[in-house]
Amino acid sequence: MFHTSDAAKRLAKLGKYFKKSQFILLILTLAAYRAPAAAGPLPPAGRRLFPNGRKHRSARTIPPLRIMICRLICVPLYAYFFEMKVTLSILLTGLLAVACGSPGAARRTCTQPAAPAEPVRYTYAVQRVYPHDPENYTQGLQYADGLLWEGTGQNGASRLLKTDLETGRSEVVARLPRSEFGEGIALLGGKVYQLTWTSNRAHVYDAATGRRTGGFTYPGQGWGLTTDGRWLYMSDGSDRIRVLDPDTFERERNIAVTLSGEPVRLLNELEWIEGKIWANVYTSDQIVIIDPASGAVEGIVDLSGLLPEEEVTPSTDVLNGIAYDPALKRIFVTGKNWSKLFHITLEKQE
Ligand SMILES: [Ca+2]
Repeated sequence: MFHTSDAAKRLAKLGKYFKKSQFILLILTLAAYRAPAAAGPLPPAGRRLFPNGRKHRSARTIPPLRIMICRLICVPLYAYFFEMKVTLSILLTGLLAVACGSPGAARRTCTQPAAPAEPVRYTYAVQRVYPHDPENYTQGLQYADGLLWEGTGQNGASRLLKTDLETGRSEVVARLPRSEFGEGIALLGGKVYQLTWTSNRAHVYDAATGRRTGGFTYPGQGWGLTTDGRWLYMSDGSDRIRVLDPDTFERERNIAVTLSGEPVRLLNELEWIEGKIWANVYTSDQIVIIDPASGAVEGIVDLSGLLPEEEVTPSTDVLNGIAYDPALKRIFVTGKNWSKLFHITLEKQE
């Protein structure tokens, strides 16, 4: 047993033996041993995988087993030190502490994938309703200067149209060959790009004259198309959005779209809205809002019940078609063979 009075005597006796270097070693060893209790701030959190921080790795600390082992060995060594052989005990304990590492320093961070951020969920409010030709199997939709450009599908009925939003007057700009099934459209640089579903072919028109001025071929299917004013963004039914050079249709990169870490497939009609990509998810009433940098879905817009029951007919198909008026910040949505087009605003779901 180690009593206080004995300790005082031994400490006084120890003073005779201590040299300066031994004393420093003892202090350092004690500091190392005591470090966990005064470890101070933990190391910074782990690196962020994505610059926008939507998905990142977080850090957590794990006390290593060796700290416990070090303690178990150090305790008897200190006891031994107070009884006899001061120098040897100090040296052994010091070496052990160094070999084990300072428990404070040995607290290591270990990164593991954090749960991806949950998307914000939205419902909607209808601001205004416009007529929409129920003959239009809507595959592409874009607003520009009071006109709503629309690409339609179905073999033999695939067209490029422009409609005056206020008057509802439509004009057929181009018709696709019967062999082709029209898909997404995008207006960029005075041109209109129109995809086809399985023909591996995109048409390019002069937006002013409506004349076809060229085209491109591409691998795989064509679904949705939009633009940020520089690049084209193309969906193909998968969870990938291709970023394309509008001059060559060369792929710059892919955006892998994920929701809570899982791929989101069947991405359909697209719209670039305020730096995000909005995408219809085929066969659903939902639109996902995608961060183009990370591909993470940041928001989900549930448009269930948008088309009133009395407007639903046997030919009414799925929700598809998003257009944006950046000047007035108006969002327009419709569906395939829907009789209405809606100007909506978002309402955050509680
Ligand atoms: Ca669109």
